[in-house]
Amino acid sequence: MAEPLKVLVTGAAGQIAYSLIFNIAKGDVFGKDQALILVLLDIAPMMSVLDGVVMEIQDCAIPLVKQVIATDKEDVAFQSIDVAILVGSMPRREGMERKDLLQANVKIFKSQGSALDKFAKKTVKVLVVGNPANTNCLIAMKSAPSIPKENFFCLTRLDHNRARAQLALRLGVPSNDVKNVIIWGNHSSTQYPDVNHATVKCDGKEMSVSAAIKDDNWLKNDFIQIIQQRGAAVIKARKLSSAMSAAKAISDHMKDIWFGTPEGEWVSMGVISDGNAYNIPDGLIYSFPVKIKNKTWNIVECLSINDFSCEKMKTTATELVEERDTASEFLTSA
Ligand code: NAX
Repeated sequence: MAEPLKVLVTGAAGQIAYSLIFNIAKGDVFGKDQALILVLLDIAPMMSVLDGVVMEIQDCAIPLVKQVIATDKEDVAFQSIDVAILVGSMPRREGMERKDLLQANVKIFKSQGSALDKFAKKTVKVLVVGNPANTNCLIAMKSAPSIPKENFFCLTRLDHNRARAQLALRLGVPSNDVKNVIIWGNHSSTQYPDVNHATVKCDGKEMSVSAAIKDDNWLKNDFIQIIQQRGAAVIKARKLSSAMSAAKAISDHMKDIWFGTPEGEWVSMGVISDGNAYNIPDGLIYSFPVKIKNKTWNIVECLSINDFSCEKMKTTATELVEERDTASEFLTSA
């Protein structure tokens, strides 16, 4: 069996982590032969809850899990880790301004970025889930200058999976027959779910999604809104935010980093923009279509972009520029 992989999950006493840790522990993410050391970080008041999570991991009796480290100390949590899945963040409370939320999260992700810089392996792969995910990821990346920028990701796979699933439901096909949707931009309600390059297998024949759906009006309006508002719809129904589907999306994202994307397919991931691809401003963590091989991602370039898409991609980029600028002010004062 391979050397144990040291995997950190933050927000480990929370609801996403509760599903995620199980997925990781049973080998769904890093493989059925990959031994694991699970490191669980949460804040001090949650330590007794975390004790319960540790007991349950033990009770699962999963042989891949060689050790579980539960802590509220960043210097312990980030020590020599191979993977960091940063789920914990400051939640938005009633009456809280967006700016206050950003400020609280800049503090958390600056501190965790510095801990990555000091204690993690330089090869560490970092996935930021806690919202505002793109900007939190940017702050962590900026606070960890010794780790390659390419090692930082934010989660937009849940949006990607939602898009795939909605198209599959509409067409009455399995979701894995829908390929190459794209989520552009921010993991927020300005994100742009794009189906212009997506394909679907219908009656054994591969065709474009728009030819299969035959309803451009639905694709340009209802579909986009359903995906942009899906998180809010889940909260309204469940009185809690998406957790099972978020954990599945995190698992899909990390598995693709580890084992690569299937031939001929891409997935959506928030990665650093160098200013070249699709005229997205340099230095944003922006969701692009990416392909992965040997744990290295590349943006799928040269896809044709129509005027409708171009506008939507700009809108979400503008929101990210504003978030970045506000967060940067807080970064210097945090
Ligand atoms: P929960 O409130 O259930 O859990 C969050 C946990 O994080 C809590 O146990 C809390 O004590 C802990 N925490 C807070 N500050 C911390 C810190 N500085 N260090 C370590 N732990 C800390 O939230 P949950 O439903 O698990 O959601 C977690 C985050 O994921 C939220 O920010 C949420 O908005 C975000 N999401 C992001 C998604 C994405 O696609 N990017 C989708 C799902 C989810 O909405």
